[in-house]
Amino acid sequence: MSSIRKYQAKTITEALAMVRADLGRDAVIVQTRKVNKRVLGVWGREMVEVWASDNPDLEGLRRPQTTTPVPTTTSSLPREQSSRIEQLESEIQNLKAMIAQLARQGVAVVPGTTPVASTLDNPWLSLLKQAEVEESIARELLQSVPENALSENTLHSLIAERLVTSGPITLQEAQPKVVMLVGPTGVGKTTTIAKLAAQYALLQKRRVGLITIDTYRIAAVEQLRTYSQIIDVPIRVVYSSNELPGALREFAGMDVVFIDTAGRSQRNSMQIGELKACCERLSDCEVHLVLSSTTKTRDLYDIVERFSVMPLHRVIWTKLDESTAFGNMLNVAVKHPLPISYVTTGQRVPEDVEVAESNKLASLVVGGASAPTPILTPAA
Ligand SMILES: Nc1nc2c(ncn2[C@@H]2O[C@H](COP(=O)(O)OP(=O)(O)OP(=O)(O)O)[C@@H](O)[C@H]2O)c(=O)[nH]1
Ligand SMILES: [Mg+2]
Repeated sequence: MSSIRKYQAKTITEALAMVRADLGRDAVIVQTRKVNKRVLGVWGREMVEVWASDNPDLEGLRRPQTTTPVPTTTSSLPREQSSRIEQLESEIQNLKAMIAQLARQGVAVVPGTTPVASTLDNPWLSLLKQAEVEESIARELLQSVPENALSENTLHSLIAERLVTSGPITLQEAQPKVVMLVGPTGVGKTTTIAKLAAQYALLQKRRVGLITIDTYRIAAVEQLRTYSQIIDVPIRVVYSSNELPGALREFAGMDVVFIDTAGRSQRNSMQIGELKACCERLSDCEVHLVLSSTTKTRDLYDIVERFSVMPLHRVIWTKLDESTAFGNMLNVAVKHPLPISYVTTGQRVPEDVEVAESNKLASLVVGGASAPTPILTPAA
């Protein structure tokens, strides 16, 4: 059964709140008026009186000249309240727009925390972007950390966690460890094999064998043969994948055998298919994908994807000495998580190769960087 009730309050806002609390959100305002309430027989203060009902059919009874609907505008309110409500409405609109923008950028908004990536002109985000870390990866990285918890050390650790490393090639007792280097043209596969072969043969006194299946260019065979003579380790040249198991049998007494391959354009899937066929000839082979740190991120993604037709176990980053921004290493590590085994830092054989370390790599990415100066300094 419906009823019409009277509500009195000091302000229209309070009166409407009473209506809502009593009759619910669908209440119909039948009439509003200002009244002066007598207190102890004298004129008291001005009050707002609202007549309301829970029966929607009564809406037709409202007298236009006196009836106030549940306010969607603030025109009937005292000027001070109107402007305050308008201000609040505008703030709510701004917040809604900001949340929508963050949602579009894939930032989760969790009540009670301020993900650092949500801050416009965020200095940490700028730092990562300067290092050529992709924006989506930078945001994802920063999102896990509340803004006030972020320091240079935290950022460094977050990056180091993503730059997973494998340590050096581990040798095995019973049979030679077989390591194949694959990758695009000119990234430093042959030079890196020479460096590693020299380190294992000369410094660690291990028995090292070299195989090259890069027989497309005479110069390529000669390049590795020259290194094999300098380091004084045996070399076999293999002209087809069928010959590979035989060459390995000859090296059965070695501790480690490095296989050099011809640089393959990632755009040439036939060449990569040939390489895959070689891999399939070997039962147990650790494949290291060699990437140059001077290559841009989009091309690196393409390279890793195309080479992924064969099993890839490690990544070697070359030419660190020639690069000025290292965000691309982080980008690849996030998109294609493969442990990093070595980095190379110059042309000298055998010096310019190092076992990769997550912390050192992280320092390169945000490296030498001191804590960023906030672009927006908080007002004093
Ligand atoms: N600056 C610098 N140059 C390097 C590095 N590693 C290799 N290089 C140079 O890069 C050039 C190509 O090296 P290679 O070892 O022949 O490259 P590759 O991948 O075997 O090339 P292809 O067999 O033709 O595919 C040579 O001039 C190397 O000296 C490095 O870490 N830093
Ligand atoms: Mg080569």
